[in-house]
Amino acid sequence: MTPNDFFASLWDHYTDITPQAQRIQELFKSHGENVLNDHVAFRTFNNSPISLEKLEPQLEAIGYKAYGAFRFESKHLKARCYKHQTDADSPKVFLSELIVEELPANCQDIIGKFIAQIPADAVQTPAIFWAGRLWETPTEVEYLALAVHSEYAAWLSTMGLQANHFTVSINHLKKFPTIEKVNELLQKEGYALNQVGGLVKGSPESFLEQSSTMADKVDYSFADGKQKTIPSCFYEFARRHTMPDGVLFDSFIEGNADKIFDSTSAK
Ligand code: OOG
Ligand code: NI
Repeated sequence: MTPNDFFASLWDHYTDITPQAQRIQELFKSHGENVLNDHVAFRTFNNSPISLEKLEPQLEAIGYKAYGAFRFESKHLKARCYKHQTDADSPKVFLSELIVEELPANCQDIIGKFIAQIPADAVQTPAIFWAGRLWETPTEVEYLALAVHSEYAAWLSTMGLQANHFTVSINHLKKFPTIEKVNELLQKEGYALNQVGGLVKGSPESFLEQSSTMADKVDYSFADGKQKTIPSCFYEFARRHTMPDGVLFDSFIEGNADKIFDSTSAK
């Protein structure tokens, strides 16, 4: 599979449950913009057949290599970022996993039941990255119990493995060259943006500025028959800056990422 085919399939699955991303991309195109992706992100459970360690070879199979590692203590997450080894324009990948053993026993039990349903050999091809949920639909009781300790766990239990966001590269926009201009356009069009810690995460001094929409909402039928509107996926916007050595910053920042995770918060 070529990276182009990979991201095309990923985008199709993502926009199915994130129609705002398609609409926002079309909005930029209507202003004459060519929309390039800075990165995409995935979430998963550690110590499982779809752990970060098990998924990594599928990114390597399409030419990607890890170049950074991150830890989010209070969210019980770790993450790695990946870039294509030869094609600098190919989107970067941010892959995080929940450290399940850091959650309370009741959450570990719920997640343990999901993980037990994933086939040991689930990871065979890069298509695993849009496989979605590999376990039975959770009950609303389980969903709410997870959300008390980890919004990430609650989200992952309903959505499974898929791109949880694509990210527009502001560096490649002509009419909206700053993050403020992008945010202004989105707010004028009525999109709800993630306000955690302010609209803009990061600064030119830290070489990365990011903002994101709040996730789209989908009607979801839980296993216990409960119907609820829950967050699906969101769209992000990133502007990268040149470092004093003249190189464009191409990694991620824990302090920014910590707030971007909240874009799928149900609250
Ligand atoms: C990933 C959040 C981090 C970034 O660009 O720093 C991130 C997630 O929500 O799963 O995307
Ligand atoms: Ni991101």
